[in-house]
Amino acid sequence: MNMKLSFRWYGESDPVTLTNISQIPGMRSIVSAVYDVKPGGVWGEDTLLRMKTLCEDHGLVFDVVESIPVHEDIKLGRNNVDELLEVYCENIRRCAKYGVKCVTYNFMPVFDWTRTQLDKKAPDGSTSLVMYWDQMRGLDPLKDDIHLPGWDASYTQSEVRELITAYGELGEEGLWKNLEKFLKKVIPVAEECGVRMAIHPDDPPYPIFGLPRIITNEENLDRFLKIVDSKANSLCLCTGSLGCAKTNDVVKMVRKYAEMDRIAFMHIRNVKIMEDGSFEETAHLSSCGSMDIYEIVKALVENGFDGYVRPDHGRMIWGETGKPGYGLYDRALGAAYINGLFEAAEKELKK
Ligand SMILES: [Mn+2]
Repeated sequence: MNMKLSFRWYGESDPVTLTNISQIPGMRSIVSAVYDVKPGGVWGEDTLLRMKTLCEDHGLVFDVVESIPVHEDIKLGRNNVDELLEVYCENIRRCAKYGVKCVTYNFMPVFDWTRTQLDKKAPDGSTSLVMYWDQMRGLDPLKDDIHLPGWDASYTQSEVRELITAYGELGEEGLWKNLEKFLKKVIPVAEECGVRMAIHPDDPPYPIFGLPRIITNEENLDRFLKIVDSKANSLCLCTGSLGCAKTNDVVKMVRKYAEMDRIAFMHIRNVKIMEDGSFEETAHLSSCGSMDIYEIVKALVENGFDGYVRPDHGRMIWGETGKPGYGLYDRALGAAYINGLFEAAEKELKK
């Protein structure tokens, strides 16, 4: 297979071990990051070297980073931005030095993702992450104390309010401007060291609490890719993030950007969109959600996709506990399913 199958690993404290991961058929790459340095700090070379060595000891390659977080002051364009961009570039160089070929990041204000519950029980007893509008409506982060799961616990409520107000004033065009500055500085460095930067779409891809969102749909992805027209400026196309907006035709987007060779990394997972736009994360199988995963894989194969693929969030099944969305079992089932779809699509194409 041309695609490189990968798995996210949260480092040595992750209850999912490298041995577990290496036993998944077809597994090649580890997707990880340096977790003991805050955004804006320089990553330790000793940590990167240790990750590289540990992965190699298990027959795996540490060549995808998810993610190097973008400091809020870069996204907000505050006055220390030049210094922070220098640090960001240095981290790309250091990752490249230890074999990293792809770096994922996002440009979402404040929160990496929004869900209302992380352990919603399905009739079969499995649990998954969900976002229900009836649990979101009526919440006002500028007035209420909000404790949605995944909201960075390192912020106090007043810091969150300050950030939300600042982003509200910045607006979408302001955020685009700051993203442009980021790309023009970072992409040439990535090009130089053979790294493809892969932006993760906003999750979900529409505004929440008035926070601007820009990596959301085809029109905006086109705009993003044109800012720096380089393979080093590519997408991490997350089917579950783009796919929870009914208006996004994910198969069409995958086909288009794979044909342009601007997808460096695929996050494959399924979501079930409800009547009111709420969504539930489901098993990877097409019939379990709203995505046609086979059509997505076919679009990749038919365009010669040779980038990284990973099963994204899984449910918690078989009594497993751990980081919501990042257990071993359901993601391993997802990987097996993805392998099957690629094998089928590749054989189909050769006929
Ligand atoms: Mn994703």
